[in-house]
This record gives sequence, structure tokens and C-alpha cells, in this order.
Amino acid sequence: MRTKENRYFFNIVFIYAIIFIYACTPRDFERPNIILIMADDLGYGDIGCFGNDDIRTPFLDKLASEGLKFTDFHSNGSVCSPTRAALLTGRYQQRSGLEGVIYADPRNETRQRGLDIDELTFADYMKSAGYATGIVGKWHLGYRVEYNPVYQGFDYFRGYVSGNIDYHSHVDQGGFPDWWHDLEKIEEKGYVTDLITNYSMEFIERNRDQPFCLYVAHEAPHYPFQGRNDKADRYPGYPRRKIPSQGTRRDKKAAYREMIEVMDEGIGKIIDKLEEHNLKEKTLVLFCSDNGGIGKIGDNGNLRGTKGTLWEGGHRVPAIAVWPGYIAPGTVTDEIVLSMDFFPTFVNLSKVATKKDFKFDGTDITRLLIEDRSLPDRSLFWKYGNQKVARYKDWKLIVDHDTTKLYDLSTDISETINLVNLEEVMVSRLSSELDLWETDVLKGVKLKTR
Ligand SMILES: [Ca+2]
Repeated sequence: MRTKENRYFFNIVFIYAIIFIYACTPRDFERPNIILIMADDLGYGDIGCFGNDDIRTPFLDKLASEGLKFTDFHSNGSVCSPTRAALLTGRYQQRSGLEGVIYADPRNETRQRGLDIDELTFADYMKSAGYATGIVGKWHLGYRVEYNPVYQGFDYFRGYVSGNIDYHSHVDQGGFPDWWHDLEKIEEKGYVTDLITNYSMEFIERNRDQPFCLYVAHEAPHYPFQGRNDKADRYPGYPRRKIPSQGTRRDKKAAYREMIEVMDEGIGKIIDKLEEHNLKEKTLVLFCSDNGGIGKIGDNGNLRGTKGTLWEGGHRVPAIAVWPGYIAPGTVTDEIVLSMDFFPTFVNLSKVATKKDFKFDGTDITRLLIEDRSLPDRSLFWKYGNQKVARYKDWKLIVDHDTTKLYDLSTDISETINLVNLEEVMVSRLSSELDLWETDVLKGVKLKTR
């Protein structure tokens, strides 16, 4: 017979059970629009909300205050093309043969190469899930027309296929004009950063009444170092020996600051465009960089190394995520996230299941974004030039030429204290994981080296 006391007890248990079930139930969401903004060569310490007090970035700082700031976000590569290959495919760039850069020089055989058309890109996927897809800005995954982004799932392309172009004349480092509207190469006046902002706004305007996925691939602050009011340095067939690839401006630091500030202003305009059409709550905005800052000009904070190296300064980069109503404002995460994690996240957000036999290397970070849930523990890997890295939690093993070093990033973010002789178990574990990973990703792949 149930007494009053045990009825009370059962009621309490019932209420706690309901609360528990609710807490364990993944939070539902309406599938959002996606805007992925990626800067080029922006270092970890190059914007205000990541500690820079010289370069003014009020719009990015505001985004960080309205959303989630990543302190341990990494580009998959420490140079441009590899990161973009991983970003587009959700897999390590080695699998698509793009461990190295695609060069503009016509004498360099990589100019003929690109991301294989048979690769499944996030644009292919989002298109098939009913999204309008666009890329504005830098492609750098193949110069030849058959590698154009319109053949990789993008409905709309306004930008350039090279690694960098003159911000005014739009001539690449090989001396070729490089500005495209889809498959058509055209001459168009304008400062590249402003063109990227304007076409991003046009894309949003065109697609405001349907789901869209927009990839804004900024050139800033990659060289040539040119401000809005500078003259063009390059012209078709420009003599590279006479004009340095970084441009002729003397005060390069000042130009660099302006380039970041103009990009920031443009990001503000893109957010304004979302507000104008009441799309802010329906849109996930992601911001990141494709690799660390370059030596002397870029600011990588207190990280060791620069672009092109696998020290933290080469690939730990600023990143922000904003989605009002879903991502809590002013939050910070120290979860380790990579460029290749975005594609599997987009799959989940699109609410269209992927093919069962398709395997990502990246991880879906939706629950980290909207519930601040930790990601599963995982080992992560980088490889470029004479360096290889394995990372597990705060342990970082780096094989630099023929020397192996181990760092504890929780106490030594600047990688100064080599613990290789003190932590033999971790060294052995990460070394063998690195070997297995390398064998796996290079299986059957013809690598395009640097
Ligand atoms: Ca880059």
C-alpha cells in the first residue's frame, strides 16, 4: 500500500527523471544559414579580441562578445592550399594529395594541379541538402578552369583562383589576370577586400528567402601589402624580378594594419546585411584564419613560429562562432578544433544524413557550439615540409627534421621546454600514432609536395 511519504518520494524521483531526460536530450534547432569567413595569413595575435591593441577590429571584437571564442583552434595546414583542401573535404589534406601549396609560376608544375573534381566538398553537400552555395574571394585549389569552384558545388563564384593577387589590378604572382565571375574571367575595378564584401552582401541579398551557405575567403592580410588608396604594383606579365611579390609599399606594417581593418569593416557590413533581412538568428557565422601570420609583419602572440612551420604560430589561429539564441554570448572554449571539423558540422546542421560509407577525419562540433559540450578525446596530426606533429590533449609531439620533441602546451604555450626525455610513455604513444596516421592518409595518394 502506498503511503503519503512514498508517494512524495516517487513524485520527487519522477521530477528528477524528467529533468535528467531533458538534460540528456540534444537541443533541437532550425537548420541555419551558414557564413564561413576565413582570413588569409591572419596570426593568432592579429585582432583585438585575441590581444592586439594596435590593430582596430571592432566588428570582430563584437562578434566574439556575441558568441564563442576559440582559444585552441587550428588550421589543418600551415600554408594556404592544404588548409583549404581539408576545409572543403572534411578530411586531412594528405588524402586529396594537397599537402603542399599550388604555385602561380607557370614553370612550377603544381600550377597544373588542383583539388580533384571527384572529391566531395562541403559545397557539393550543402547544395544537395537544398542550400544555395557561394564562394567569394580566394579559391587556391587549382588554376585550371576544370578545377573552378563552380565544378566543386558552388552555385556562385566571385573571386580569384590564385594564392594571392594584386589588390587593385588583380594580377597573380605568375603575371596572369585572375578575377572571375563563375567561369568567366573578367576585368573589374576595385580593392579586393571591398569587392569580397560587396559580393558577399549581394549573395545574401539574392538568397535571403532560402537556406544558403556562403564561404567568404578573404585575401587580407596576405601580401602584397596594399591599402585602399595605393597604386597597383603588378600588371599582366609583370616582371617579378623587378617588383617584389610583397609589393613596393615601404611601411608594410601600416599597410598590414589597414588591410585587417578594412576586412573587419567589411565583416561589419555583412552582419548589417543579415540584420537588414532579420537573418541574424537564422545564421551561423564562423570566422577563422587559414594559417598563422608571416614573420616580421604578422603577430602570432606569444606562440612560437610562423606561417609555414608546425610550431603553434604556424597553425593555431583566431576563430569565432556566432549564432544568436543558440550560442551563448561572450563564451570562450579551449576545446581543440580544426578546419576539417566544419564540414561534418555542416552535415549535422543541414539535417540531411550523409552516405554511410563516407568517412570524415573531422568531428561534428554542433554540441560544442550550442550546448558547450566537450568533444570526444582524439589525437590530431599535422605534416608539412620537414615537420610532423601529433597532438593529444595538451601534449604536442613534434618531429622537426630528424629530432623529436615533446611539449606540454598547458604550461608551455611557447614550446620552450622539451620534455622528450621525461615523458617517455607519451612520446612512444604519440610517435606510433603519428606513424600509423601517416601510413593511413598517404595510402594510394600521389602527394603534391611543396
Ligand atoms: Ca594563407
